[in-house]
Amino acid sequence: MLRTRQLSTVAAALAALTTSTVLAAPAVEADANGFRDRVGEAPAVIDVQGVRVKNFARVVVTARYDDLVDGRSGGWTVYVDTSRRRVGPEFGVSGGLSTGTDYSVYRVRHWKYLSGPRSCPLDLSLNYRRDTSTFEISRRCLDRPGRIRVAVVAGKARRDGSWHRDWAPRRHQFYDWVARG
Ligand SMILES: [Ca+2]
Ligand SMILES: [Ca+2]
Repeated sequence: MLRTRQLSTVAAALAALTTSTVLAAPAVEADANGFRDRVGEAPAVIDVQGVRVKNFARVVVTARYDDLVDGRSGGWTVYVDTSRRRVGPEFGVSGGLSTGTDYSVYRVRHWKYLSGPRSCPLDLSLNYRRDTSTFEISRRCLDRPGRIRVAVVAGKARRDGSWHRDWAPRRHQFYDWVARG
């Protein structure tokens, strides 16, 4: 069932995260665009290994982690760039990585949320056996885009309140454009 929910505190904090990682090597697949991310650069519970993007009737973005653990993996944000003319992403989709956590879509400018959550169909699924998190986003949430490109960041709080994070491919960088399928 599709739904829109309020953003969790964990996910909200991700919007301000910054770190750097190493460039990933893109790999094109038949039904989706798959990209890789470096392993071993963040705690395993948030260390992104790969990102898959499907730009179909809905936009589906899946991140795979080294070891996703319920209750320990913090949250993640998918930034979606829908317009080359405007610098940076137009939308951010944030959610927790634990069972029952909240998630939502926001308008973004200069990598910052412009306003409260959008009311539109969005679904989050978490698979702790496959170590994946997936957003299924209605095209309406993204103002019915053509091609898109994404950036992903996962993060979790340290004991002192600062953040571990892993950007894929790296901070404020996108993977390749994915055409409307
Ligand atoms: Ca990584
Ligand atoms: Ca843009």
